Amino acid sequence: SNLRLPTPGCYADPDRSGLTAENVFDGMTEHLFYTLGKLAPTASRHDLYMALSYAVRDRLMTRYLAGIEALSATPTRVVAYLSAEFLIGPQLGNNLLMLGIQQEAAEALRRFGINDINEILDVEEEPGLGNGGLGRLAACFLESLASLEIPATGYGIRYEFGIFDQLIRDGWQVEITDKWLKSGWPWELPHPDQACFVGFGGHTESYRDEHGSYRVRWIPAEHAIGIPHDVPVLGYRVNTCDRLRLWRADAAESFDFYAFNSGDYYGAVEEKVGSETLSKVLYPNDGTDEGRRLRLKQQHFFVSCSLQDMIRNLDARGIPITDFPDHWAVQLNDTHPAIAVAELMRLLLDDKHLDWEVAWNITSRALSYTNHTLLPEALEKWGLGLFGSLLPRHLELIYEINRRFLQQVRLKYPGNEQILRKVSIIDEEGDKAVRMANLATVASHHVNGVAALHSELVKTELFPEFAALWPEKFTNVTNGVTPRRWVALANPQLSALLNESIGTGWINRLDELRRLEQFVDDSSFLERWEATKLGVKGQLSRYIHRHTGVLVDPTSLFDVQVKRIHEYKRQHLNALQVVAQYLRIKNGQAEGMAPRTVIFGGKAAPGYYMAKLIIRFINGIAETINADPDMEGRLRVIFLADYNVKLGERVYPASDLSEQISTAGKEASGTGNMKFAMNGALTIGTLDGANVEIREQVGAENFFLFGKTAEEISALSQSGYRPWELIGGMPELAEILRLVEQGHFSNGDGDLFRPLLQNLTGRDPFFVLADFNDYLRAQSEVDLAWADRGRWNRMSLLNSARSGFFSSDRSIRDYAERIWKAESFPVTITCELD
Ligand code: HBZ
Repeated sequence: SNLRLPTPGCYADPDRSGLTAENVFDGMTEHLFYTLGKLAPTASRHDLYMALSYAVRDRLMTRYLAGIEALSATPTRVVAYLSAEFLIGPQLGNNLLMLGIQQEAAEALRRFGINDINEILDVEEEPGLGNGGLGRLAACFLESLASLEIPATGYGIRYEFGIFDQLIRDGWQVEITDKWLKSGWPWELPHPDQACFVGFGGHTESYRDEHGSYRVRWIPAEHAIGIPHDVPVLGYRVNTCDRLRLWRADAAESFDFYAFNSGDYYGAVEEKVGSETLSKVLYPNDGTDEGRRLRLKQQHFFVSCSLQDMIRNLDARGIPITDFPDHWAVQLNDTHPAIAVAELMRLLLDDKHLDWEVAWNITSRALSYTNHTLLPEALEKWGLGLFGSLLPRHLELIYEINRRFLQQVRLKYPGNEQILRKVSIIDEEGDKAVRMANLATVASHHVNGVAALHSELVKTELFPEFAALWPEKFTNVTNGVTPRRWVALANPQLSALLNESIGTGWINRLDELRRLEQFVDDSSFLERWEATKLGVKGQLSRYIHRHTGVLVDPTSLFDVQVKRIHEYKRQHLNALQVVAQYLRIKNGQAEGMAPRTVIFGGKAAPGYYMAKLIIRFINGIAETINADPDMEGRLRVIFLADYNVKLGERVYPASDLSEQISTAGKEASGTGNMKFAMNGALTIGTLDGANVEIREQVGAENFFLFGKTAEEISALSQSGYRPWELIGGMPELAEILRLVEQGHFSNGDGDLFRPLLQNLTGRDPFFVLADFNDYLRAQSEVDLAWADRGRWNRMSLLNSARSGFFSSDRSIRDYAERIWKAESFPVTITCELD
């Protein structure tokens, strides 16, 4: 489409591009003076960061506005990606890459006396609006949508405090509030004129409308206002700019502030304060569902605002509400936004006065749901008492949805009470509750898992009854990550080598990495490959030294596990392996072992005791090993504090070995595994999540496989797993456990890690002992491969070359074609300057 925009500075027009270094410099100068009130000679790094960000923001504004226009112009479906989390990472460097003005910005900064642009990029405080993989996936998906020129809006919450900052004190995790907004964040555009009202609590009433039809209205007891804050999401070197629309909760003053007049001033102010806490903080639990009232409020708040926003878009265009599913494809990122099922029904029935069948038809053609977990403790449930007191109308609607659904099931399985109990949206066992995954599944036209194995397990283990009812509903879309941020931006050294050897096409067609295979026997190319990696490892080594005081050898094997700390991810398995390495060196059995730097990073949920103890365990081991002269040049252990997107950008490019060692069947997909592979790390891993597909793609000979399969784990679990019985036959493990028990890694304190030891030798819920020996065996194969550097480099190159499948562009094409039926809508911008 051609969009004509009246604009004061059309930086998208090739003839007046405004994207030269001179022009960026001028923009910075103006912003320093007029926006920031600073004179260039006294400007701090942060001032320069802000000035450059504003100058860059100016240069994407034409695209942003064209994107808003496109939302009203597109004849095709717009994707609405609903997610409670968007872990978008730092914006400045990415936007420079997207616009193609990295060099120009570096030159502009030189004129301010800054010779290394990274000094300024490092200043940016990243918005930690997510816990981990799920939130980061949403960010990669938005970027790919924009790069593929598909119109889309990501809808979420503008948390004032994101995921906590992690400090390590005496080896323990300490949580600090994340004040990411404290110095100002230049990448958002608030639109208070597009605020939405959201109700909570109260009661419902029935009445007859003007046609005599029976209707219900909800009289909420309190309200909040959602103010949208838009973050522009540029596509890679295209005009498309999608948008991340984050809602901030504000007080609804109108009504209750009359209490001011009646004398209850404090009561009125209390409501105001209450509604502001709605978007105050992100819940830092990435696994267990805590069922907290404020969290349900957050979910309903952002979902209601988002659906109202979509309907308002149609109303403004004069599009009939019955066409909703032709204009919006609404994706539910896990069940966190699943209240959308009831809220859309409510808006259609109570506000638009549609009949049930019509409303249900619209709802179930508009929604689709992505499942990210099989862990029972992570499946969201809301007690009926809590749910009904907060969302009484929605509970009524859910009962009716459930009644109609169960009637359908009865017809198919007459007299089968057991199936009814399993699929019911209401959990009738124990404390009655709404099962959000069942609600989302009943209402969605597609339900997808996030890797082939996971999607299979969704069908066979999690929802077999639903899959029997609607086999066509269930599908797989394997996750992906954006190669722009995770290679082009994070690894400029590798990017330069790729651009020079295979051209730049890989950046938006990652399959072109295959062309690297022509160099697989080219020893001089492989040497450059190795040298590139070594250079990046040098940079990470300096970071490690600055932040931990530990000197690491960049030529050692960088063996890395970065992800949330969770028992199922088994950082403790890795830690035990490190102790095995330590003991072998101590016992003079170090022959053939690769000198290693073992790097861990990740946050534990603040209330997850065992995860926090695992962090303490890793730090205890690190302290002992790094202080032991026998380990010099052989083994180093590092725990990197405060792992986040920014740190990930340093770590993935500098890794040799990627640890993907979850208990088979537990990790839905993983996405870090893909970032490592793209950057040339080899994987040591189980047959879990997307590891299975990574191994298929890169070739079994280029992957270090170990451990029991999901099936074997499940069988072992069924037959009664007794880990304590294994220890007798595992002398090396027995020695390790004894050492830990004696306080060798805790300054003699034999109590410190006892709960962890008891966990492992008692229930061992994640089968650490069952996989331990095979893990050690695979690690020896790593050592063997490392010893032959030609072989290692070849394997590394092939991992990169064959990682094209894991681009989020591929995932998004898959969603767009099979689930959303959304198409690309390329935008040509013509500026009207006069
Ligand atoms: O989603 C992760 C999966 O564990 C991982 O395997 C997958 O690759 C990734 C993307 O599909 N899940 C999460 O990251 N989950 C959360 O962060 C989470 C956050 C809040 C919750 C529950 C889970 O209430």
